[in-house]
Amino acid sequence: MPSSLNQAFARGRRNDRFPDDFIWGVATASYQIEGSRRADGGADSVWDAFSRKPGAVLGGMNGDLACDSWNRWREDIELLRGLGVEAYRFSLSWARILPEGRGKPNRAAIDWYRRFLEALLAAGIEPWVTVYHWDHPNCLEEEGGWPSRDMALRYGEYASVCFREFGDLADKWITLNEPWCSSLLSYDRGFHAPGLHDKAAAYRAVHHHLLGHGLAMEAWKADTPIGSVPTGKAGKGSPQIGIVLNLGLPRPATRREEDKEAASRAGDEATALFMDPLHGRGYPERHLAAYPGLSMPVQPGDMEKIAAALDFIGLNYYSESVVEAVPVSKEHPEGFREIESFHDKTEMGWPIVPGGLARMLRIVHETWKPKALYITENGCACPDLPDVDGRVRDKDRIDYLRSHLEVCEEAIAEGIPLKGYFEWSLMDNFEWAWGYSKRFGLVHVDFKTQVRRPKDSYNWYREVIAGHGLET
Ligand code: GCO
Repeated sequence: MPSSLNQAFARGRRNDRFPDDFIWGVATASYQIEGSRRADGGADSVWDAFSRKPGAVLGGMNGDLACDSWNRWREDIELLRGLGVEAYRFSLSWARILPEGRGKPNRAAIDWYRRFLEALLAAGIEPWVTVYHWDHPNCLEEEGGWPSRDMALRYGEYASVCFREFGDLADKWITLNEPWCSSLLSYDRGFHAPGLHDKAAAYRAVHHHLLGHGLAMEAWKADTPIGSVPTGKAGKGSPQIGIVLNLGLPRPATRREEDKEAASRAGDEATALFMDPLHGRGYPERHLAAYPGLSMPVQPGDMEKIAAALDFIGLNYYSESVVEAVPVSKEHPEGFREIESFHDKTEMGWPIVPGGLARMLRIVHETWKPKALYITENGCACPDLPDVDGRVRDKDRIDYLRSHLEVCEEAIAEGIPLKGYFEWSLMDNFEWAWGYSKRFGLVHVDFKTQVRRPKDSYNWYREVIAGHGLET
């Protein structure tokens, strides 16, 4: 046998299009899986309060039980181990760790998370910890929430508590998850907690999220026990911190110049509004100018804090929208409107556009040049009904994931520093305002019995991970 063929056999079916240090993971978030909101001294979060508002969440559902992971975490770790992931992205619950929003940390919750982190490490799984995935203590919401500057300071303190309490067990950190959602979707569109419709408040919330992030970056530098965590492929014990964003970069409806221009403007709200200040470029004037009533409550020193150097940017990608140019009007102050896309859609009604991920990665790489990029969420909701034999044949999810991983391969080949991929989500869970009606998991959860059942996609993804990429 020629030696090249020998080598190919020796490597088995390992895909060499992903660099050796590429990380394979899966993601969840505290409110979506934990349940037992009040156990071990936990307090109401803004999502507990919001879920109780009539009409806020589909069918009046809430996160009281969710996947019961607060009790069933050992089973969850077994599922992660069975999947063979190298990393697990999950979030800490602010309302558990600081039930009063400030002051003395709650020992019982800290002990729980420490046990959990230790068990992950013992299973050889690297923890990627999201400090904030939207469940802040409701008492802080009652004091004004993110539109108030105090919230940024409280968040900075909370992040510092997390780094000090868990820094010896985790060295991959994410400050915020999708601040677009916890500002604009929450305080302007009213779709997420606390469900307000106040644009000015929402833009103050944007600034205070970013300021909170900047304060967390300062705390991180001060509080991290460097290099003390035993496992890890991402830099082998070298601490890293970043932020996770859901950028919105719509594509133009046609190749006409005005549509291209409109698409570029349409990208400002969920992209430049966050990426520009994080990279020291201030807030996008073009965007703010379209809303004369708005002002960002910037104080001296804020923008420098916000622009602290990041180790990576995490991108959550699900879909891509389409916009076309229209005359500026009260209804369309930025001169564009979204139009329907004719791609196949997932259960969420989101068009399936892997090419949008390629475009997003290129634009981010070329415009802001982050040191490293991770896909921190990617996945889809499918109907996922178990067959008579109890098996969930979720071929649509496998097709979705495959097409997006192909894009990742291409991006790496183009020289984009994409370093890892976290599928969303390990298991079906509480999908925010959609309650339990949308299933994103690799594992099916029967919410009546809490029986967890790996779907076909779980077995497929396990093979992808074992082969370090798609079959070649
Ligand atoms: C988000 C969150 C996740 C969601 C997922 C599917 O993007 O909204 O980060 O918590 O569950 O994205 O919608």
